[in-house]
Amino acid sequence: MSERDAAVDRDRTRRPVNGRTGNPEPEPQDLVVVANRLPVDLVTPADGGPPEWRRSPGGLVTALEPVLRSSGGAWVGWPGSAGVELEPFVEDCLTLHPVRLDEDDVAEYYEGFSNDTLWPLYHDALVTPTFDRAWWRTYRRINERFAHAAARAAANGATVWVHDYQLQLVPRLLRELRPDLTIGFFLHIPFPPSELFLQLPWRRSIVEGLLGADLVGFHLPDGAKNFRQLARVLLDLPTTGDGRRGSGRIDLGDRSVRVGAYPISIDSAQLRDRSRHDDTLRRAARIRAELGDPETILLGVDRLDYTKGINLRIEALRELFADGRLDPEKVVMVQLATPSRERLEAYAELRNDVEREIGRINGEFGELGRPVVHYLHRPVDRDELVAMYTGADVMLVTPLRDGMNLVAKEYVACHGDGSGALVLSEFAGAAAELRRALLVNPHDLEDVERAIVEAVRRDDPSLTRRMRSMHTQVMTHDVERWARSFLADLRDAGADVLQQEA
Ligand code: GDG
Repeated sequence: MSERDAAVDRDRTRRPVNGRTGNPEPEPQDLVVVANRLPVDLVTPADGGPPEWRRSPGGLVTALEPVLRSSGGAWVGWPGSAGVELEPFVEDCLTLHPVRLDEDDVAEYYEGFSNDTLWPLYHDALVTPTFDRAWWRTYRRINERFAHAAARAAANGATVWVHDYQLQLVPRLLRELRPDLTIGFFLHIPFPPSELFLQLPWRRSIVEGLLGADLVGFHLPDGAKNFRQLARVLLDLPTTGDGRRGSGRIDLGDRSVRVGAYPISIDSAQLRDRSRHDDTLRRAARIRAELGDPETILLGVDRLDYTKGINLRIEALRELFADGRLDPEKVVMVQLATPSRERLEAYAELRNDVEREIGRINGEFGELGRPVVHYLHRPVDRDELVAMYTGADVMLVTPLRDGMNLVAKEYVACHGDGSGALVLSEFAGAAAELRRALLVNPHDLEDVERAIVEAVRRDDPSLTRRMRSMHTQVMTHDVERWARSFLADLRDAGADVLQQEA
């Protein structure tokens, strides 16, 4: 989630730093979100002025802010700068509890264990995960720190919602500190099958950590099923469940843990409205003109991550140009790749590979002043992104593995008129809902090429109907519905416990 926040840098409104020290301790709250990052970042301006808070309106913040504000909410997370110690403070009705991370913590807990061990392991081991005992110890220590901050933020009997793979030990640690709380956990990335997960030397601790929650949520039924299976295999716990929807329970004897699938979404209405705005339409037309008025604009929008399958779509395009199935004079691609985890070797290598492939295709098929792939390696602001989505004829979303992929849903939200086409990997969680996209197996280059040709030629007259039906799905299943349904089930889970105790 932190990269997503980083990507929206320019959307942030600036506020002066407040509450640094000396303010009275804010009241504990009834609803507490715990995530690696706060919904604000502490930023020192380039001109050397005093540090400021900048809001980061990522999807999670947008989804949870209304709930947090109406029921009295707190957010526990890292403010994004290493070595900064800050007291909790109230900002715009939201209580913020900054968690301190030093440089070494960032290197070992975040870049190391989270992004070089868990991230690759949970994404099919596309890159070999590193198992490092020192990183694990730091991961545990930082999870303890987050658990203590959450315990401090939560009122008696409060609901605490913990997010993502960086914080999988927090549910159990927090339950030990505060048995009065109702604790939910949501994983934003895939949860792997046991054959993969069992490689992890600290597998028991992670599963036990998650089982500290009353409800553990995943994007897809498969994640929920994998988790229940692990509880059986690894801890010999009885489980019940409905295979199709993934929901079920794990029986711990004195209590049970609910498990379920909650596919995350976007602020669909806001995106649809922005896509229809005159400014957006004007900008979309200008972008097309700036690209040389091609017949077809293909678009890719990703964090520069090896899970996203950026190179394979460029390779597919190169082959299509090479064998004459697409005409480089008529088709142009824009690839937006926001910088991500650049200090990790796998990411530095990926950047080299992607940039080499883009150089190659442009070298072979571009003309002076007219590349076939336009590449930006920096975030663009939200309005520009919406204009790109709106103007693109074909969206290419080809991850080898992705928990959900919000980009696919964002594109669909911008095409309520049925225009455009979505080429979507079967291995993105979004494919479970967007069944009417041009679904592809990203490991099968010919399949990707077939779908791109179909999308460009618009041979299939049902493409408009398909886009409209996907649009309806995204409009009716937005991020607010996701948050509400998770929190409703979490409250039920908490009520179960109270009944058992009575
Ligand atoms: C993880 C999981 C899951 C990208 N470039 C710019 C920009 N973005 C925004 C997009 C979108 C977000 O970043 C990317 O979200 P994704 O879902 O595609 O991917 P991850 O970052 O890997 O997120 C993923 C997600 O968590 C939520 O649970 O779906 O599977 O991996 O919102 O619009 N935004 C702006 N400028 C950019 O240049 N403003």
